[in-house]
Amino acid sequence: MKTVYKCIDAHTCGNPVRVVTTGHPPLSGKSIGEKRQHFLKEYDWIRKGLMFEPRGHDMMSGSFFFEPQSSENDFAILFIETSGCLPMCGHGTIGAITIGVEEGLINPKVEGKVRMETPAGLVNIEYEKVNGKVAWVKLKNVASYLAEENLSIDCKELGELIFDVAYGGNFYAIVDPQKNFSGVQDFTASKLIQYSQEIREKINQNYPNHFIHPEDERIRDVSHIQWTGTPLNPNSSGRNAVFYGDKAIDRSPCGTGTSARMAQLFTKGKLKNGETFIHESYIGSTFEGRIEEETKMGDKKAIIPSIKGWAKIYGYNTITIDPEDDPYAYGFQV
Ligand code: PYC
Repeated sequence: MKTVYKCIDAHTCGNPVRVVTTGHPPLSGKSIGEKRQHFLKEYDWIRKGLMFEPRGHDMMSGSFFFEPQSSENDFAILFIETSGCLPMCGHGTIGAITIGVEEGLINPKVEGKVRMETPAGLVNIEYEKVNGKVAWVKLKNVASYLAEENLSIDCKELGELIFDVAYGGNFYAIVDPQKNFSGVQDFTASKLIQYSQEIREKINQNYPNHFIHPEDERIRDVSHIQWTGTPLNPNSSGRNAVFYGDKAIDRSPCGTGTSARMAQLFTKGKLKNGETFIHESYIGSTFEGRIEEETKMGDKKAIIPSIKGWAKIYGYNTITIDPEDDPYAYGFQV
């Protein structure tokens, strides 16, 4: 059967965001976390159709908006990405809020503030609207923490790599410059993708059941690899290249990745509560990160980070998925 999805396309600091405004599947479950489980079980074909080629591409990332579970909140979001349904997505949030506010899809109870339910928890957001456009969005992310440090993995071409694992809404293996890795500035995106594919698989094989969120065991395993290095602009605090999905390097500095990075630096005494962290992406676009609060996650030190960035709407799209007519209705990956 043919299904039809109206979409609004934007990018957050260079990385794509597609908000799907019609064609919501009838998901059961009270919380957006429960709805996500139902979506993954029965409706994952919608994600594949809208995110994979030929309707999407390796970096494509999107979301559906749902009614919130609590009437105190403004809406609930289901992230759909090439990699699955992420519990939380920072660049996706900045894009979704920009689209939602500019297009009247979100009508916040308090102007300039949004309470958004995500599978990873409640996210509080602020934004500023200037002449009908959202100038910036700042999200207070979920509690972020350094899960483990000084782990080791072998990469065929580079040799031994030492890495930390931190959580910022997803689990990140963070590879800092070291003997066998001089920093992102010295590597092409395709080389970083090749290394990431190899080490992500090995990390999850070699460290089974290591990375499980203490409050939600459905959130587990390293899904993203964050390579760091020297910023293009000397005034920036750092630069990263975040690998996600099967072949994507985030064009934005990655919201959950920046949160994980700040948690790692905080726990290692390299970033203080209240300090600002200007994070550059692989293409040089920036997010402004800040440690808003200190907290705990299980027995570990944690932070509540904020991430500020911008997004631009560029397209209005009506997409069909028709398996009776199109052999690639559900997309493909090469
Ligand atoms: O901004 O959190 C993020 C993100 C995750 C994957 C791609 N971007």
